[in-house]
Amino acid sequence: GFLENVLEHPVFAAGKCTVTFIDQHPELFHTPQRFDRGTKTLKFVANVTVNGNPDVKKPDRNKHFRKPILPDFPIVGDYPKGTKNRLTELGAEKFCQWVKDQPHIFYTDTTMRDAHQSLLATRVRTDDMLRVAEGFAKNHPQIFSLEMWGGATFDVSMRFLHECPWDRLKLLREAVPNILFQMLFRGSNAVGYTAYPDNLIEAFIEKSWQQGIDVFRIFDSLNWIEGMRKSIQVVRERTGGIAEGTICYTGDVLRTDPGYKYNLQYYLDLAKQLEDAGAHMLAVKDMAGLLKPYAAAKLIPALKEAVSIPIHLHTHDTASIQAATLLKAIECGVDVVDGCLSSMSGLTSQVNLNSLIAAMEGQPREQKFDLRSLNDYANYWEDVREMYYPFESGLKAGTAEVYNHEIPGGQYSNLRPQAIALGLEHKFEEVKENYAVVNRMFGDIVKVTPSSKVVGDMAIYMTSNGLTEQDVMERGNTLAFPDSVIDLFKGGLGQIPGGFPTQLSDIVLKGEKPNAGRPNDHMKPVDLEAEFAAFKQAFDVDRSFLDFLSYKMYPAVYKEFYKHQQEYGDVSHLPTPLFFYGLKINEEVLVELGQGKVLIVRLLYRSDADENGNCIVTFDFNGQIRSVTVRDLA
Ligand code: 3PY
Ligand code: ZN
Repeated sequence: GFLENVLEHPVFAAGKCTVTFIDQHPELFHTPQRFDRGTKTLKFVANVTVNGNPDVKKPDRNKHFRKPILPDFPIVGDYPKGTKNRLTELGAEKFCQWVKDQPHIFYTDTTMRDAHQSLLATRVRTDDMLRVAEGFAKNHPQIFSLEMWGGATFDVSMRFLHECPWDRLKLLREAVPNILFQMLFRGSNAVGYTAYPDNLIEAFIEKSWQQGIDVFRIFDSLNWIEGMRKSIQVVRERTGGIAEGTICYTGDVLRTDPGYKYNLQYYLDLAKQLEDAGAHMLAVKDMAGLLKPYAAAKLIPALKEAVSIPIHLHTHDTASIQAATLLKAIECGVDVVDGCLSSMSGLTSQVNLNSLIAAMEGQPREQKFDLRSLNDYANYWEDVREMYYPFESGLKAGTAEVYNHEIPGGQYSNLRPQAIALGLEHKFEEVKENYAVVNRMFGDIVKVTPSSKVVGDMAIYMTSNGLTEQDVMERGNTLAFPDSVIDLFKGGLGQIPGGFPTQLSDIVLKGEKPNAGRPNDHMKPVDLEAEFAAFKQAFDVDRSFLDFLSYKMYPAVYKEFYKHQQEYGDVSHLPTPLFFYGLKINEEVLVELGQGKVLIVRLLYRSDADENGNCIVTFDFNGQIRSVTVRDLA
């Protein structure tokens, strides 16, 4: 099609595209036929109805969904003042001092990011968030922040939900003007899996702030300060937001055996480095849920001693004991803890916020909430969650095994489906065991996106090829390792203190020398102006700089997303059951297209496929009969 023609044109592909490109190559730009939004939407609905949503592998045709109940809130009237107002008033530094001065504990709600990333493969759609955003902001303005962006949400929203991540941010911001918005940022890797040029990181952070992000939780997947320094600086210098420097917690700080890497001093040193690098706040990000209650009692007071910035604790409830960890941390003076609404909590997700808040009632560090209302929101999400049933991981209970394999929450819930997809279902135990083996082989590294993906890739590689550690060490020269493993040893994700184990490094790199320093240092800056102009020419002139940033983060994903948009319009407004499961005969739905435009769609009839495999789907569309021809792919 037209887009391939442009993108694969040698001039464009070489990045040598200038403003005269269109004039010189008119053949590439004959405008595709334009349909109105309603027609595109109908086409999407017809397609899902006939062929299903390709993201849903085995739909349950008999499934019925309850209609989620929206909790009451005052529709007219101002928003109560919240943390966002206070940040605007005080600026980042004074705001952080204010946080420290409050005797009560603060809570971050991760329902709209990490909770669904960990439980539902990041599939929760903007529409379901928007329905409750204003009400939540008005009913619960004392929340410290809502984590609602970053991590995997950027990729997944385009790839599987066909939504613009920037639109999610903008729309939620409009609905929630009073509470801090928080994102997870992978330092050198931004919201992706590999390093990006520094000036792209800079532009991304600046735009994220302008579009509504306040708290940037910046981590490095190897806990390497150099992977975070630049992003912290950019947040400080180019935004009015909060740079939250992050320690990824791994191992067990209670261990005291000599020579053990992840001891208390390790964490204190990193905390001081982050404070010196300019972090406004310090996050302890326990992505796998390894921070045991008594470990928190050791770590948190020591960190409070070591640094003077507020401390924000994040954990995953994989071992199902992390409420105790948060209580210990609260007793020990931690400033902010992460949790999420009860129906989206537990297992590989965060701790149950509703229950934690209830447990704190009457205690010295209580922060008061309207718990009844908070439970109403949990009930809303319980009904919404049901609509995402194909993406549930199937995990039934917490596990103490996590202390052995150390797999992060978000990855753990994904690993079984991944193993199944590779025909390794019966070898899942081995995959987990190999994950621990690979970690040791790599020198006991921090495992969090993207380093966790590398360890997972290697564990799956060894499992599917029946390789032991000894096999790898002895026959490694004859093995073709996964690309991500080679990249890690080449320094693609940065460095670890003391370097990677040299013997394995030699085997993986087959004699090639690894790069020193930051991977970003080896990258040419992006010529933002020229490339943005070329991007607009290739796609269309209405594309924004934000679209361009999406494209730079995920070129192939963006291209597919763009094509989907051209064909089906903006599908983010479709109700979730419609988006995933289409319509049943005589089922009627209301679709808001935005700007007050509402469609009422009812499925009347669906013909059998003709000899060419096409079938005709007939709708009542705002009172008119409309038919759409769809190829039946079955
Ligand atoms: C991410 O980077 O997406 C994470 O959630 C890491 O924990
Ligand atoms: Zn997390």
